Amino acid sequence: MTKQISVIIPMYNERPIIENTARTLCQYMSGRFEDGTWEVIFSDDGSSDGSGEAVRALNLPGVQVVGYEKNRGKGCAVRTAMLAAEGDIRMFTDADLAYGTEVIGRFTDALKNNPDADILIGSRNLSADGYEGYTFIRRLASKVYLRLLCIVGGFRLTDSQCGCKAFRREAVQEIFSRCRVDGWAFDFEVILRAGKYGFKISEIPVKVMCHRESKISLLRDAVKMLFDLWRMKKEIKREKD
Ligand SMILES: Nc1nc2c(ncn2[C@@H]2O[C@H](COP(=O)(O)OP(=O)(O)OP(=O)(O)O)[C@@H](O)[C@H]2O)c(=O)[nH]1
Ligand SMILES: [Mg+2]
Repeated sequence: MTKQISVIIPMYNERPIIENTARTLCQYMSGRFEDGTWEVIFSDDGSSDGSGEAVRALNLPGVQVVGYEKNRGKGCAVRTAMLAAEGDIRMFTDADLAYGTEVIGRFTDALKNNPDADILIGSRNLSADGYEGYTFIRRLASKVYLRLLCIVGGFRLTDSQCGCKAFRREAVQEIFSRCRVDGWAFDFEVILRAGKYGFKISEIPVKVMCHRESKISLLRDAVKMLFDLWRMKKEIKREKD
């Protein structure tokens, strides 16, 4: 049977929460979609805490784990699973299910009802409460990065970093087979390539429902992101196809 939807969970050292996430997702997916038409793929980004083994050991129907040994970054984890997935629609969301589970049904319906859209991107800036619960400094970092992307990168959407994005099969092949950025800046690479290859992007409001302590190092990760950004812009411009 052809798969309608693949849900991809990039995962790096998420042991304390990952079994709960896998069970919650399995329950949601089997209630929302017909048997055999969905899959959940955990993409193990070189976890050293046994996250991958923990999910495998649960042996949940429709749930699988892909991955590699060495930590490379969220971009690499998402790309690996996107290319391994089989669904007509493939979406990724964070391991802590920060945007809830209903967002999966909402994204799938939105793509079905909007045949023109190839890609659907969650945005925390389309509703007043999108950033509710964020610390001041985390919210500020997010806004500064977005401004920078707009000014330096020519970004034209309202949220680049949201961890919830869905793609149709054709867009996945064209875009992710060419992506290179392994780290946090991969979201922008995906959006740049989507534009370059003529895919249509729509935005949809999302809200963060669950907050946990951030694992991001604002200084180190921001510097690396800016470097990746600069390199990526140059590379994509140089490519002819
Ligand atoms: N921190 C981190 N997360 C990774 C990595 N690779 C994949 N991930 C996954 O990427 C997702 C987002 O990670 P978070 O640490 O919540 O980052 P975030 O949501 O952008 O930032 P916060 O607002 O601080 O939560 C999770 O599912 C992680 O398990 C990695 O190398 N480092
Ligand atoms: Mg998070």
